[in-house]
Amino acid sequence: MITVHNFSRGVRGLRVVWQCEEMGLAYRAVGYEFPVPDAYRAKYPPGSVPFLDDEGGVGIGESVAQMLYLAQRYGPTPLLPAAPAAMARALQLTVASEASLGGLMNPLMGAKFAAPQGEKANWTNDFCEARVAGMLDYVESLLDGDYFVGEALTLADIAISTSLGMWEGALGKAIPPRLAAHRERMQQRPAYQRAAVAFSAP
Ligand SMILES: N[C@@H](CCC(=O)N[C@@H](CS)C(=O)NCC(=O)O)C(=O)O
Repeated sequence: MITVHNFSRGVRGLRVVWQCEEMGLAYRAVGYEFPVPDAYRAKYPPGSVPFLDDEGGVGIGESVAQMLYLAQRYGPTPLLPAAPAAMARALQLTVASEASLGGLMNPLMGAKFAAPQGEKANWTNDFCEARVAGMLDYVESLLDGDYFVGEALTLADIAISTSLGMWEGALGKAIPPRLAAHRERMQQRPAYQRAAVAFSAP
C-alpha cells in the first residue's frame, strides 16, 4: 500500500496525498512532529519529509518525484496530460514548484525560524526572496482560466498551490491576487479537503 510520511501539517506531503485522493488511490498517512524520530531517519537519512513507501520495494524521497511516480505507476491520469504542449507545461510547473519555489523557500524558513537574531537578514535571504517573488509573477502570468493547463486539474495545480502554502503560511508573504484566487479554488476541492484532514493531526 502507498504510505506517505509527512509532518502532521506539512504541505509537501499534502501534495502527494491530495494527488492520491484525486486519483482514487488508497494510501496511509503517517504524521510526525519536527524533529523526525531516529526510525524515520534510518529509512531516509536526509530526515526531510515527505517520503513514500509502496509495494514492490519502492521507497522514494522528494515530493515532486513522488507525484510523477504515482502518475506513471497508477496512470494514465488526466493529472499528467498526454498531449505534448499540455504535458510540457504541466511538467514545467510541477518541477518549478520545488526547483524554483519550495527549494528557495527552505533557506528563508531556516533564516526565519532557526537563524540567530543577528543573522536573519543577509544577502542570500534577499536573493531567495526576490527569486521566489519573480517566479510567482511569472507563474501567475501563465494562469489563463481556472487551471494552469487547459480546462482541468493537473499536477501543476497541486504542486504550485501547495508551494504557496509555505510562502503565505510559514513565511507570512503575500500571494499575488490571481494565484491566491486559484489557491482558494483548489482548497474547495473535496479531494483537497480529505487530504488536508489526513495530515491535520500527528
Ligand atoms: N525538495 C524536498 C524538500 C523536503 C523538505 O525540505 N521538507 C521539509 C518539510 S516540508 C522538511 O523536512 N524540513 C525539515 C528538515 O529538512 O529537517 C521535497 O520536495 O520533498
